[in-house]
Amino acid sequence: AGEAPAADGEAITVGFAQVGHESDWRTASTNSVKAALSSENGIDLQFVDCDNDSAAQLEAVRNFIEQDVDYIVIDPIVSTGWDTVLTEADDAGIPVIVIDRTIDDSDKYVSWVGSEFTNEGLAAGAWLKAYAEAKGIKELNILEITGTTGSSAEIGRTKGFHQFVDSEGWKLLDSQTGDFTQEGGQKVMESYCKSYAGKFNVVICQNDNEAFGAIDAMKAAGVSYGVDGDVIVISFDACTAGLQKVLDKEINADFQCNPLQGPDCLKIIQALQGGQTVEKQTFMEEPWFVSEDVLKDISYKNNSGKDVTEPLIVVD
Ligand code: GYE
Repeated sequence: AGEAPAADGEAITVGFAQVGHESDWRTASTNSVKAALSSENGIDLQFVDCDNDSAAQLEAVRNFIEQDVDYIVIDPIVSTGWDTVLTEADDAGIPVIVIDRTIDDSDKYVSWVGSEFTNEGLAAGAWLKAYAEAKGIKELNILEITGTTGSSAEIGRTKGFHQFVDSEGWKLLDSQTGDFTQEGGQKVMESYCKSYAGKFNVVICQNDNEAFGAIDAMKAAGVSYGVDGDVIVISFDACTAGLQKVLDKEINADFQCNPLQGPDCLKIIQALQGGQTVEKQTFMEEPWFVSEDVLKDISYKNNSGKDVTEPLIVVD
């Protein structure tokens, strides 16, 4: 390391420490990165699935440093605990690119590309407020199923949505993690259906797979949900199966998180190869999908200071 990578015309070596394989979103992310960082594009990719184990992810990054790869790509499971290993990569002269989730305790990476999670949470809150007003729903009693604790996706979506919970005085009955998995969502919802039987009218799941599990649990418990039911279902990701559930009116609103970061990642590597400077942050574009047109537009600033005024996409 230190010298220009792959100056001899050999493939550029890239190590990618992926979060795991917990969700449809994750599968799309893995496929996108593998397709872009491919041999056709002159890249020799080493892919490590860290199975949602933070220690294993640090270990994977240290292995990449030891192997002296040309670039390291990290999708950080959690947002803290990174400074030491990123300093090691920096000392070894290996540029680190962060995708999707963010890192809070270190800026020793060259570039990040991903989503504004707080913005997604705010969008969900703004939508719920407008929806309740349009439907004349006076009281919102909310159950929340969060994602992996300590991941920036969980932190941001919670923070954004809770701003509305606080300012609107909504009742948040409970909040538990479903670890971004279908099984996790189902287990949490099974216990919610027992503890809060007849007492809730909103469930917000921090990804589609959790929503699928929660829906199965509500079905089993005889709880009616979705556009024609008693419980409003909110989700994030808008993966294909999630959008199908919006079309089927089982999920009321799904806030997209774009997982296709491979092409941006490739662009960053190519720019660095060409000796160009790269943006420290790149935000993905993402619309929101709802099953009923009760809200024409919402407008506020996201954390990057950008005005967000895109209308929601109504899929029915
Ligand atoms: O929402 C979830 C996945 O980090 C944004 O991780 C990503 C999240 C996504 O498991 O489905």
